[in-house]
Amino acid sequence: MIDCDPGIDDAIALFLAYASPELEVAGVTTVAGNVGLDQVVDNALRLCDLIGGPAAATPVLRGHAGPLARVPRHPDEPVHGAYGLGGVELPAAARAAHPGHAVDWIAEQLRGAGPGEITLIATAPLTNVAALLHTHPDTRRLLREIVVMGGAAFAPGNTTPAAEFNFHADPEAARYVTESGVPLHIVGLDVTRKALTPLADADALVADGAPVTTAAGQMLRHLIDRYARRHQVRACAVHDALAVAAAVRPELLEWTEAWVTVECAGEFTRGALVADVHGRTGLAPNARVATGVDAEAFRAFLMSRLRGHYGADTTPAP
Ligand SMILES: [Ca+2]
Repeated sequence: MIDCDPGIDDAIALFLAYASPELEVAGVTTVAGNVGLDQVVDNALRLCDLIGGPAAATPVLRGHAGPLARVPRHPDEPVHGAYGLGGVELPAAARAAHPGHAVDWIAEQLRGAGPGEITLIATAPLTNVAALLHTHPDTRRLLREIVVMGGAAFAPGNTTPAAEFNFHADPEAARYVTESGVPLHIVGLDVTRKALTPLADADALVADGAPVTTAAGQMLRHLIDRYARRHQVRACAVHDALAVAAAVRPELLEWTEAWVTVECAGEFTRGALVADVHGRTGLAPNARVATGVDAEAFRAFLMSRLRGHYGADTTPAP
């Protein structure tokens, strides 16, 4: 199950998930984040249509339109372009969102599947996930694990000096999820900023010329253009795709067990991920935090999956 807010790196994450035979995507649920809820729902539907095959039939559901305990805050200058996909225009969606609320639907799916069958990959503010664990507490023992893209335990934030975007957007939800007791893998800026996709890869995807590779390459070019202005490097982090890779190939990353929580009250540190790696609190670890990544292996993995599954040179699977 993928809970997302597409978003360019969410788009790449969806492309990677559907290109990974290890995963069977049961549903795509949406939450406001990179852009507002109506837009992320529309983007998710368009992306699933573009991917085609099983993606075009995957239920896409509407979730929460903003954090439950704070006023929503949307970025002043959208990182992902006005509509969230870097100016890449995809054909209008052929269907509407699946009826019902994402949170209730995830709970139903978890109950139907049974304990340990479903992994939740969360690549957006954690509003839906916290609501799920709060309103349907039985789902805590049903989830196999939650892989979260979010936080910056030891690296600087990208929304404030201390906080990463998803955790900053809904710190209470992030804290609730970290302290829920569900097995947690956290993929934050500590690793996503070390696993950059260079312009050459974006160009190679565009040059491939197939519909998904072209869209992926164009979206990545948009992100790289922005990243270059701030970080002086012709490459970009593809945060959410690394979270999907972590679910498929956890050995691409180094993991540190720690008790973690999220700062909700700090004047300058709201939304900061706090990781007790030296056991100062005496509390038992509740998460595995990614602290290292084989950047070259991730880059090769992402490119081979995208080109192998969607590229012009491959014969589509029957
Ligand atoms: Ca996202």
